[in-house]
Amino acid sequence: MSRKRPHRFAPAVLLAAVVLMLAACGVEYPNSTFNHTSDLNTAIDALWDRLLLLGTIVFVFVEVLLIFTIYKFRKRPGGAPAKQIHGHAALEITWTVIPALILVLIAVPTVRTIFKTQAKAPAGSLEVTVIGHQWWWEFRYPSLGITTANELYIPAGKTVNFTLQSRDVIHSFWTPQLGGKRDLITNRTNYLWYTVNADLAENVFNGFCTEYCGASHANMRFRVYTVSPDKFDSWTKRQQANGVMSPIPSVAAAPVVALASVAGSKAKAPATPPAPASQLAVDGYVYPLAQMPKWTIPQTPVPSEIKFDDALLAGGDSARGHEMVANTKNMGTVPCLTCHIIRGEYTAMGLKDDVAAGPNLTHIASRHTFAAGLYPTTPANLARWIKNAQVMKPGSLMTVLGAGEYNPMLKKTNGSTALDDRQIADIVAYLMALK
Ligand code: HEC
Ligand SMILES: [Cu+2]
Repeated sequence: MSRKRPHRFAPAVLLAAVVLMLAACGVEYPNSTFNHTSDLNTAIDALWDRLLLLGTIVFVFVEVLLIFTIYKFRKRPGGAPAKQIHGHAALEITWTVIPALILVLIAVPTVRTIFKTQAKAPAGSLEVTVIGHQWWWEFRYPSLGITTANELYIPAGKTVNFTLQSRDVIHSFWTPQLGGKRDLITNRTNYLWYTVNADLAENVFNGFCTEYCGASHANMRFRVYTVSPDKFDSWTKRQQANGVMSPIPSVAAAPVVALASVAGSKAKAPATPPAPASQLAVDGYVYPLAQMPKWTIPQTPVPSEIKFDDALLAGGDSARGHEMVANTKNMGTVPCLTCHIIRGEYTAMGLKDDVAAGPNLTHIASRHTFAAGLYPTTPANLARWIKNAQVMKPGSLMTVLGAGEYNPMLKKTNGSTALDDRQIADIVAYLMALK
């Protein structure tokens, strides 16, 4: 092999490198941390720019000096040996003072930014409690009485104070575009606050868990919708309402039902089926699905191991699904309401947010993604999720509910009393009505 070979390829390699670099321009960076979208990331980026500038000056200065010295004092044939110097007070003071000054120039803005971003949130901020679970996110708005999961709405232009907690192991809350990241720690509460620029209303951003937390850590994502304060209020109203499929049986009929059951009468009480979802007005803002940028729509391939006849979904009956979920006796398997809260269910098991094992489903259909940003909320995906959540999300703490499905945690296959596909289709119709 010729020793010249590498040289022949050098131009080609250089060209390839340049082409690669150019190819990187014009690509969208939906998760870049360099955007000025909030006061927090603007402050941090200003600091970064300053440090980069100072670092560049130091680098250029040192390199020029170095190259100059190497060249000027290079060994020449027949040249005199280099002069040996021991101790040079002026020089030593100079090279101590200059770096000390540089460190001051770095330290002052750094410490100032730390104090600014670690200070207590300004009074009047919107409080949001973020609770990390293996492997999903709970979002509570204590002042608004809302508990939701995996999709966070915040008003642009208003300061939001996140109280960060964990139910199990350490997680980390990060929305690269908006600022963060900060850990959620089991036995300690952390805080993070920022104000998203007012002109960023009607945007959606990707969020991630960035602290390894177990099997589905990489599947622990979320979405942040930054909306105008008006739209936020409207969204709030919707979320505060009870689940739409849970109308407390109509006012006139209710006493009859109550009496019938008090008397222990076997006589059939006048049935008051819940009104179909279409008859109930659902008010309040939801970020329009059509407006979601493509990088916020989950691309997770749906596991083909789960067989489900999607044709059944068209015939799903939300009232039947409702009966099954609400009246836990109707389900031949672990009832949904042992782990989930659906606010307004008249047979809700009195679960409190603090002990619910799974996400609050009161308005599940108003969320465009589920399972912590893993899948778009579609009937087909929900059906497979209910049938076998473990295959849909490795390690998931939701139990396997489909008949004949294998449960890797219990190491056994579900019997025939578990949910069949038609029952799942009914439950999906009900969930899709929980707007
Ligand atoms: C043993 C407790 C348990 C039972 C029973 C259970 N779930 Fe779950 N469910 C969970 C957990 C935990 C999660 C979160 C899983 C994750 O994202 O990693 C979850 C997630 C979900 C989600 C996704 C929610 C979101 O916003 O991401 C839906 C929908 C859901 N469950 C529906 C149901 C239905 C319907 C039933 C009953 C047929 C049911 N679950 C029964 C524990 C349970
Ligand atoms: Cu994690």
